[in-house]
Amino acid sequence: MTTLQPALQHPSLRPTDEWWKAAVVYQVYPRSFADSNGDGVGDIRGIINHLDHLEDLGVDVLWLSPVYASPQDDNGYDISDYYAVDPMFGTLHDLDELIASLHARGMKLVMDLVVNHTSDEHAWFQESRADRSSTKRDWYIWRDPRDGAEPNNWGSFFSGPAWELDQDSGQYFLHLFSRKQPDLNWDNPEVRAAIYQMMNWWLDRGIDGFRMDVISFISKHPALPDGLIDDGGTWGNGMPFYGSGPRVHEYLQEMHREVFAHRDADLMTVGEMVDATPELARLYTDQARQELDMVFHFEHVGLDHGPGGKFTRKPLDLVAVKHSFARWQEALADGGWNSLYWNNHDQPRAVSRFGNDTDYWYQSATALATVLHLMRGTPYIYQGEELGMTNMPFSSIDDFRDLESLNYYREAGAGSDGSRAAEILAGIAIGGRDNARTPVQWDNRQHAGFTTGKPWIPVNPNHTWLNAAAQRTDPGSVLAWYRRLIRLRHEEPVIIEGHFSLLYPEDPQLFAYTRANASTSLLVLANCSTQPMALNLELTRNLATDWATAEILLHNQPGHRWAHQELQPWEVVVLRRVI
Ligand code: TEU
Repeated sequence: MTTLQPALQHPSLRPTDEWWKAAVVYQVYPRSFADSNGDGVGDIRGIINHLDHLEDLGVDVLWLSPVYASPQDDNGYDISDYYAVDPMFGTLHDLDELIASLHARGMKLVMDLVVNHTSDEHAWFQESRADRSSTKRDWYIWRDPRDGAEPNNWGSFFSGPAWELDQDSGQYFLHLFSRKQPDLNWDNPEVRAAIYQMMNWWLDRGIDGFRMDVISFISKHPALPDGLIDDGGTWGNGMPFYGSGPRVHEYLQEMHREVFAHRDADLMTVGEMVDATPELARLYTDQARQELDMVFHFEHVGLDHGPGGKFTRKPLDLVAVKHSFARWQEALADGGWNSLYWNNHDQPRAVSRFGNDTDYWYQSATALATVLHLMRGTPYIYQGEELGMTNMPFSSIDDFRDLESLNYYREAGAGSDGSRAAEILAGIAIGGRDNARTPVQWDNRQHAGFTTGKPWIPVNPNHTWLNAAAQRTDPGSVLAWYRRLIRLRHEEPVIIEGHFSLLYPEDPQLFAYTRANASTSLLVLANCSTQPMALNLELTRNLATDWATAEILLHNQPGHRWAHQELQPWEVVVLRRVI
């Protein structure tokens, strides 16, 4: 039984409570974090070299995106050997050193677990594909053609059909993602046993948990029925038949028994679930059911998708965002637990997407961080978010690396006569995942101090002023604000356990809520717009009475006096009152 770290020995938590409820997680996308050997790609030693940054920030857990052996078709989410570190990132020895260094600093390591699919270069798939009678044939999802074509109409997340024909055997295999990411057949007990064995191997090595990639997709409806085709679309949506499919809870409970149940409670699991609803999340994260600790849902990051999906955008509807958060807060208030995020390696940068990265860059980065971090749940920070890193000003298709964007560009017809090329380029420039994948901006040197070589993806030109070195000692920086938010979570029990109430849900500018426990109340007020706003009469009156003697915990416009009557663009103020 490892001991709890000081930051996690939280006064508000009963001894039986889970440590991760008081924790803040920091995600590292290794190829873009820090390069130690000049090959232009980030690596594990680069992370070890920057642990001071994480310790200084105050985060409790590092979630590491995949570093396993991989052909890198999807930047490591296509794994060819679960037991090996890709030489591009270093060695197993480096990883052991990372685990030890994190533990020595009181931090934990959560690894990515990508087991809905493997790489097509994994030995399991090679054997499965070798011939129809292979003992591993049934480890993947093979089907005969239907009328000489794909076995059903499902589309892949990365454009085109979700099926690939294997010429030699005449059968198709299923791949919800790239054709180099064949889906495993979880209905085969040997597959599940092999995965649990691998998970146990990693936990025995000292890691502290898993972030489980698309884990709600592992149980497919056995009949694999056709999905509905959107207007103008080619491929059907199979999600109703693989999202939280028939046996998913059974499999997660089995995983819990085989991997987690006999270990101490210091582990943490979070499942990525594109299809999650609050009702499903409650099932997945109810501790009594022994499945997962938390899930990542996608509701709030889908609200600005236009009619054509993620590469078409509509403006932020703050009311819809607030309703979504409030629903999740309420649904998991007395069972289950939320994870809180704006950013990860798949999402455009929040300050550019939901905030304003020109006139109100600092204000909106800090306001967005605040409204998120002070809700109930475990906050996740994606590398560079703590610096207010922005989207990349992409201008050419040559600057993109992500297969999702490149496939879409090709499939959406940009190539045929070129007439829609500019429109499609604009779509992927705003919605593409590469926005999150440009290198972390450490300083103002060439390549932002990320590498001494040629970076695998261009560095954002704003690193000349937007970088960690410039912010480290500046108390008015985005970095300092994140540091404060994290410390607050560790110090204020009400942030962990307090009841959440959304105020003025229909207000299109104001994001306001309270958190309250038996002794303390917090009031969070944020103007999520570029227009100044007058506070309504009721709120002004409350501020002058109930909150008159409240302490100002945070305020992102130190130049302005907090006036109780109006909020400047993207102004956020947090008040604390002891009852
Ligand atoms: O992502 C799952 C997923 O469905 C989306 O978030 C995905 O990024 C896509 O953009 C949807 O349009 C997970 C990983 O986070 C992602 O990086 C991987 O590419 C994907 O699974 C496959 O492993």
